[in-house]
Amino acid sequence: MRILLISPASGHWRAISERRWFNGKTFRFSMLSLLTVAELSPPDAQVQIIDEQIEQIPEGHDFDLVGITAMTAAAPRAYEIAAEFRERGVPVVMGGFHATLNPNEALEHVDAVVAGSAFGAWEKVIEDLRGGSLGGIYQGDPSGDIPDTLPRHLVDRSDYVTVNSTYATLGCRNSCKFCSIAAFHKGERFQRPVREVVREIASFEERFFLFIDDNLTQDRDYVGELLEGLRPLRKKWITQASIDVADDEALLATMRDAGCIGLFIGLETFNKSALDSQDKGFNSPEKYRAAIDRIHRHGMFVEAGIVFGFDTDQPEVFRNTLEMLDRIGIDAIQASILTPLPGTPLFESMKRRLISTDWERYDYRHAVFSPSRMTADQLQAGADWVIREFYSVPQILKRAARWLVMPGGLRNFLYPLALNLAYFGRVKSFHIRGQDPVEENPHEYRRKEGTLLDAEGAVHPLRALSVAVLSRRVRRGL
Ligand code: B12
Ligand code: SF4
Repeated sequence: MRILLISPASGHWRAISERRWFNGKTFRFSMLSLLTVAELSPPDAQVQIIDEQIEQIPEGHDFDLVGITAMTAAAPRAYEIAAEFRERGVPVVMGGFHATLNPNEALEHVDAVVAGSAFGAWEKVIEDLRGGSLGGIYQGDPSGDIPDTLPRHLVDRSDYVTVNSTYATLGCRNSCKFCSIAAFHKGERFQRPVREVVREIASFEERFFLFIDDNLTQDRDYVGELLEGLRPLRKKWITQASIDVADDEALLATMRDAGCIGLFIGLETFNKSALDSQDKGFNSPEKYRAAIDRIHRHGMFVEAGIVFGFDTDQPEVFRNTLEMLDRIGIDAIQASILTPLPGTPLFESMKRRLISTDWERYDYRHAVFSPSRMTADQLQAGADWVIREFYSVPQILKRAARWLVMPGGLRNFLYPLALNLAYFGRVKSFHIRGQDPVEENPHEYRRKEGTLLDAEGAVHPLRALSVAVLSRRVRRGL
């Protein structure tokens, strides 16, 4: 049996991988989803994995089955690929986040959907394919026995920053409204036996690896045991955690000793009511600075997840956020536009405000709904501007100077530097520009801030005119 497994990619994502520099390699790490499906395939099957970001889908080969994984942004491309194979009579099965959260839509394009984990489901898919009854939705068992090692030789390691990514846990017990993880795992969390995780990591040849866990530190007893097991391996690794990790100095010290050099933390916003509106009220912006300081003192860098477009966000949010990020000493950001991904509670509440249902635009980089207190264009421009400003050369140099003097900074300097350069490259290769909406029309926003208001709250026409003229001059360089 010949099985082709595909991770689809379209547009820019495909185009940039051919470049010599800034080709997105830093953001490519091994393809756990398809490697797991490959591992679960029958031993006599010939399995080929194609990552469309870097490879072409083979033509003219006879495959018995095609499996496609897709996040929402890749779903349209997945459907195109499915149509081509089905035309040639090859059955197509789709799994992953988009198909799991939108199985009926996916079933309009493919023969069968694997919802949730592949465990238990993929084996049944193969059985039904052989028996001629393939079709419908196959529900996976999330507590399936995760394989100890994966057939990583099926991907070309030179195309990835590392093929050594793994997980100890999947899912998260919180239920933030915008989050696909919460929707996909239905608020549950699965933990692999520590012994197995440690054994797998010990088998990695390189020193650096990556945990893709959504919230590794959520269960303190479990993570304590895991860190104990990792310490003797003397590896270096990064992971995702929620900000409350910083409340526990002892945990931070144990993480450092076990080789953790960086954390991705979803700070999301500096606005408490925005966090509350998304059921993420457990983040406290007033504590961010102290928390980041503590993490830094333990020699770990912080990449912050930042989101723009909450109903409380006004055009000033972009410059204010940039200032706060600088003030609290964040080392890198992944700045996103709030995206109501289909299948999440946020999507349900935003259905009437959507300005696009082209899933390809649901990549955190496009404004796909009408925001409350600014226009979609302003949201787009402001978010782009933040990315460009944060990753401007002077800002990167300023942060680099700080890394050199922070504890452990010299030893692990390459990690934040590579991350910052990769984002800098993304700004260049994706031509990210944007504009601060306040700068675009200072008169309007200063008025909102109240600086132009007289005692009764009305704008004095002469003052408004003089500010407008002055700001235009400032923009033109006087
Ligand atoms: C690694 C990763 C990436 C890698 C992708 C590498 C790759 N192709 O593997 C990179 C960095 C490129 C990436 C990019 C993006 N990502 Co991403 N990514 C992840 C991450 C952290 C881990 C994925 C993983 O390996 N999981 C472990 C595997 C084992 O689990 P799994 O994927 O669920 O697979 C299991 C089942 O779903 C099922 N399955 C999955 N596919 C298939 C296919 C078949 C045929 C079958 C039978 C079964 C099956 O079987 C697997 C084993 O049980 C997830 C978060 C997460 N924890 O999953 C986010 C995540 C998938 N990403 C997400 C997003 C939004 C993005 C971006 C849009 C934005 C961003 N954050 O940068 C871009 C999209 C780029 C684009 N336009 O295509 C969202 C997806 C939400 C959604 N509904 O689409 C997630 C869930 C993060 C989040 N917190 O919301 N990502
Ligand atoms: S804490 Fe993070 S992973 Fe957990 S539900 Fe919220 S956003 Fe998702």
